[in-house]
Amino acid sequence: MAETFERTPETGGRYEPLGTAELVDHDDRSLRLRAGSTIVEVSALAEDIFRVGAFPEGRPPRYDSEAIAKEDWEPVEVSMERSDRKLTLSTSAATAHVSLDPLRISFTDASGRAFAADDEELGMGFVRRPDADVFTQPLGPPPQLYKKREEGERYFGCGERTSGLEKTGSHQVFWNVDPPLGHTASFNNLYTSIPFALSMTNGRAHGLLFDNTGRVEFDLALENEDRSYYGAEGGNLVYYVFCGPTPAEVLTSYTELTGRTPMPPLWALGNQQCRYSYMDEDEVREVARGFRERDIPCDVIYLDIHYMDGYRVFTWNEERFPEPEKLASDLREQGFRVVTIVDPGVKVDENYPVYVEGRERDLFCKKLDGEEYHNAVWPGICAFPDFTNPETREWWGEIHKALLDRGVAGIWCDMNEPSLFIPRNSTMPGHVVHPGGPGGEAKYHAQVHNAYGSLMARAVREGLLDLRPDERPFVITRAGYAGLQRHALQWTGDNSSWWEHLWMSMPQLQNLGLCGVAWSGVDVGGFWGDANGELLARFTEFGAFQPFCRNHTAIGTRRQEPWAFGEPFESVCRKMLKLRQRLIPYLYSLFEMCHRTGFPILMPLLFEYPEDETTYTADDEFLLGDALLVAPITRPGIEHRHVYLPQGTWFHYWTGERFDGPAHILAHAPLGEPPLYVKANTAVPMGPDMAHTGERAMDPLTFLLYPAANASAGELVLYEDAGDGFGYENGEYARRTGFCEVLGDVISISLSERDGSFVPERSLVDLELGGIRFRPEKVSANGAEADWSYEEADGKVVVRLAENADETIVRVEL
Ligand code: MIG
Repeated sequence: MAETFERTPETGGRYEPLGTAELVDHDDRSLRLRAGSTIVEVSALAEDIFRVGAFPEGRPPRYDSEAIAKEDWEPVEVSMERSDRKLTLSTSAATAHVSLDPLRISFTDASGRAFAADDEELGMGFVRRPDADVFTQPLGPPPQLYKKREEGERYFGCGERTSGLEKTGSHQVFWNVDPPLGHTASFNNLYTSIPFALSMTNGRAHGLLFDNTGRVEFDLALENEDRSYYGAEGGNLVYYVFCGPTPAEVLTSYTELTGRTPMPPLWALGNQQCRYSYMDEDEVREVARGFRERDIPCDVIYLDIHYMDGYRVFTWNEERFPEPEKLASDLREQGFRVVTIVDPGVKVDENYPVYVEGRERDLFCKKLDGEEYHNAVWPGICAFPDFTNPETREWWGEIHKALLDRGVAGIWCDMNEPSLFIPRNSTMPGHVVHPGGPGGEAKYHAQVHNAYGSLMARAVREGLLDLRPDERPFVITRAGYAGLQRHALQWTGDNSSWWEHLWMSMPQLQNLGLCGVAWSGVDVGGFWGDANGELLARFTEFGAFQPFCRNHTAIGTRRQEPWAFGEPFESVCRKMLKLRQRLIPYLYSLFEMCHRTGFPILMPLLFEYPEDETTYTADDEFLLGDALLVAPITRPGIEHRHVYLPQGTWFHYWTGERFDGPAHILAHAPLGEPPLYVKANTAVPMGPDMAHTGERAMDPLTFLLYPAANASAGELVLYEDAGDGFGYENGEYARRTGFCEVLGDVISISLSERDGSFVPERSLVDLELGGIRFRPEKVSANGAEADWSYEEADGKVVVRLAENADETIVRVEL
């Protein structure tokens, strides 16, 4: 590779939009054009997914990228039209319009809506440097793309951002970093980078993924309110347009391209506990005992870096953890899984087999002179695996056998931006080389930086799948790139025990959910700094509703286990974590939907109510599936807050009070009763109380429902399977759907036949109907008198049904 290196496009050069183009070629789905020495391809990958690529200086078109999960696309019905200075490429859903002089690309859908149109003046192109030598530098000329902002277009997405949901009028940087201690809402880029923007224009959505694993920047109508900008430091110009017109359709297409969240093992939905670090075996056992003695649900305990011998990955500190296998199996008997942290840095140590093997097999990153690249992290001077090399990934995956054989159930990938100590919170210089391995292609770090974390997580997931083919891998990552959801869940790194961070968690997780990363969570209670009882209690009131619920805190901070601050906080944490435990059937059904569709689990209101622009900034509340709306308290000392309830009828979970949206209300939320609303006629499947997942069968399974007249009918969805393994791919699942509707004085609830061959271990199903003010006249199931009761004080009717595979119709006559 070239010895010189120049990576600052700011140091000169001039942007040159592509000029006149001509058609060179076409095939069943693509047009190939040439503009000067640049080849441009426009392709319809699917009815509603278009791809544009521009390859300067005779470079061959290529689209392989860590973002992309799907490369072989089914044939799509495409028609092409050609006139003098214009070409079109149409599917049944949308049309790409290509004007040739100059080359500009825009889109319309079947309804005539225009979107993602090139800015007429600036279009797309590359920054040309006056100095030809600089122009032929390794990163190549920086690609830039300018799109017109449609009237009323507003921007969302952009991945892991803490500063609110809406991104209109902002500049976004995509460059993975480990931010210095105590990051605030003004920090732009954090640990993961997803260069994907979701646009909403008058209630209709489209998406744009700018696929480049180097440093990327977006300007979303900040510099110029009439356009948006997408650019990188070098590399190809490749982008994808997702036509919508709903956010749900955009997400489904986006995750068809970049991959979907795998089904998690059921236990991963349970509550989890961490600290940096539980220092030895005794401390771990004591924490485990703490949960069971205090009757607070917990499924997982983490071992942070102190379990290792001198922080050497894949080793154990034998003084602190003399019998890891016994520890894991004893904990397992009490219903806990153990997850261990693994960092990418491998200590340079001639007596350490992991290092010696990696060096001998030539699997580490290099300097330009061919020597290993070294920097310091926890173990001292380290080498860093070149995860772009498939051989490295395979090797890394295999080493995890040592951990699994000791009973470790999942792997937590940290520091994989990568984060380095010299200087503190830095990363590899851009000219570090990823040799890419035999047959591979060497890349500079600047070209692959944002993919490093995803590639590490991928190595782990693929390794765990090889080692335990019948188990669903549990992998957590801090860093990643678009598509990271296929490999791991994302936790959002080092937040702080501040009220501000509790607030920031909400937009942050909603932003991730709009970018395909549905399985996510922040450290409950906050990582840096000392929590206090009220903050932990309120944080848990929020955290219990996260797709990933883990309490974690830094070294040297106050204890932060749910009981750490005594009463009344311990009871609040218990109550919330018990509620989460009971919600697992609902959460699991949402995970299955996410796995199939790419929909977020914790989602912004705009995802369900895209036509209601009030939802676009309502980012201090969120939906958990379509049945629950959560509006956490994020300030100390208050018991009231404003809540926006969108269209529909909502019932307050704690009091059963009815509200008809759209409405702005003032919620009363004393400690232990966070504002939580259940959508009318929409069922929430819940399990019985349990100390941990799998403690007992989900028997009875309860459908919590608030039937309401003068409200739209709602749905009932329950998905179950073995909770691990891959039998569900062969039909070993149980799915029930249904609906609830109230007409006049009659509530009708249907429960479909059980679909799939999995038979849940259970005998009873309860329908718990809330908000019923008078004792019903009659309750029947499939025409016969049902087994039912009425609790007047709570306004609840409970209808008890036998679990079976048959369709059931329940009628409640009021
Ligand atoms: O520099 O492993 O974000 O969760 O506890 C700190 C120690 C390194 C950062 C992670 C944090 C973890 C900590 N790690």
